[in-house]
Amino acid sequence: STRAQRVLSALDLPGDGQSIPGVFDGDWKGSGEEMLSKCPATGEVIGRIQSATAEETQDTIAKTKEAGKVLRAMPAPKRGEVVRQIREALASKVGELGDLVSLEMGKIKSEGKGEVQEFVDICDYATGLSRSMAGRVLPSERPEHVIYEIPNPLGVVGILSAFNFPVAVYGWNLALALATGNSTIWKPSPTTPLAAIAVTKLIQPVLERNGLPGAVASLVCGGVDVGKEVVGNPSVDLVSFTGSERVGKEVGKAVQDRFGKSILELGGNNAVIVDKDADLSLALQAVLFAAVGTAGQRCTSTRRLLLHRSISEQFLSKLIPLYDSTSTLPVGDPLEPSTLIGPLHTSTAVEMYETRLADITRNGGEILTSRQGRIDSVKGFDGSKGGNYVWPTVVKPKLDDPCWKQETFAPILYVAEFETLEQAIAINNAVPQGLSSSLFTNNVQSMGKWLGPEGSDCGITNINVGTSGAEIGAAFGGNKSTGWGRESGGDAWKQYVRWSAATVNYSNKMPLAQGVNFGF
Ligand code: UN1
Repeated sequence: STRAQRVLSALDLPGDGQSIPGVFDGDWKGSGEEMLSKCPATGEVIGRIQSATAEETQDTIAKTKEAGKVLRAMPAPKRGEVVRQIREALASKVGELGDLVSLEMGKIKSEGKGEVQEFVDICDYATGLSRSMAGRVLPSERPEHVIYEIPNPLGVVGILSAFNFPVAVYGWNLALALATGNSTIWKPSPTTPLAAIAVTKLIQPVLERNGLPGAVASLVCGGVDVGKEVVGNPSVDLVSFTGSERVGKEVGKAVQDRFGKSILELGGNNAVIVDKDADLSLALQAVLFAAVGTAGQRCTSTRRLLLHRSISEQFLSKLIPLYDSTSTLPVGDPLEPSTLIGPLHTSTAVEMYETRLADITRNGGEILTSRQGRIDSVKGFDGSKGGNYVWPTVVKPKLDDPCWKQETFAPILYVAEFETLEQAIAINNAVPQGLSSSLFTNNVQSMGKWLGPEGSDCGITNINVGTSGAEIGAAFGGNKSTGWGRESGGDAWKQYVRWSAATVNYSNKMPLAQGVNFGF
């Protein structure tokens, strides 16, 4: 369609059905199977991509490793300067890349742009980091000795990213990996190869300009087989994987099996607790964005809404009409600036949404919104008939329904009531996942409890802020079956280095630690 062509040509991608190489190791290639990129809003094929063969993947890993040696010899602030130039390249195309994310992933325009902005932001962070990634100097118990802890590059970081943040999650990993002196190999989601190719094409000239090999930021598009080649290869020192708990468990084991390092960012089952003393209007806006935004396809999306019994009815009487009104939540083409609800990413996701709702009602649960199910065609959007549109819904499942413990990647919000904050925290923590959580309260004691040892067991424990939409400043990630990994800001960079602990003796004696005597 001309709509797709416009977005693709703005990034110099062919919009005429021509095959696009999906492998970059300094040169563009790809002789594996052809992959199709489909637009979730229309169902049309928007790209044909030549994926990597197993051999090409192995070869790319070898080139990436060599490129890492060049990078690690470069002073960190110089690497930071390269990251700064990548930031500039991205910033000059925020709108164009954002639109490509909307076209290929399906999220709305401002969110597409928002995730490119996250990449820009983490580059700023990483540029600063390149001049501040401090090791430590520690006191030694021995005279004229000193202990250093030194961060050194690992080598190669493998980045396996998910469809829902096809640009930002790569950005978090790339920026930290480059600043800390590692080369990267990116295996994007098989359903968002165009975003990966477009980003790599923006990075390529920056590397060339700085005399760095292209394999410093290599790319292998492909499916499970390509992913397995990356995960299993001992040259890939750190594997950073974002995706489902099921696949993450396999990745974690495979990397452990060869004693590699991994960062896992897996499922979320995020709850918002609205306590009796909360500002309900704040909570309402936050819940709406976190539950409905991105059509419920963030790993940080709100899945569970826990309401204090005293405000439950009042809160739902405001929330449900928002779901039921097309004027507050316009459904449409994600590339249209007024749209707030775009499609789900795949038709399989629509089936999962439908199955989940059917199971909940079969188990005796109640659907609270007046609309639910698949949307066959979207008013005013030609071509939407092949799109994966569904109505966001609020449901009240039975308390023993298995849905409470599982992540369904769709805009279905589960509601339950509680009596005491302790009870709400217990419900929050009673799931396998531990990514994000939010408490709405104006009570300082509740805040203290929520943030302390008796509080939320998640990696993200917000107060009066929804579960999604984190800034890059803090480390991002979750506990328990979410995988314990941390990416982005905070101390996450410390996972992208090998730490060297060095005791240095500058005396002319050889004392042993712990007072051990060995005859000298
Ligand atoms: C994800 O869904 O995998 O906090 C990442 C957020 C975004 C990142 C989500 N900054 O919602």
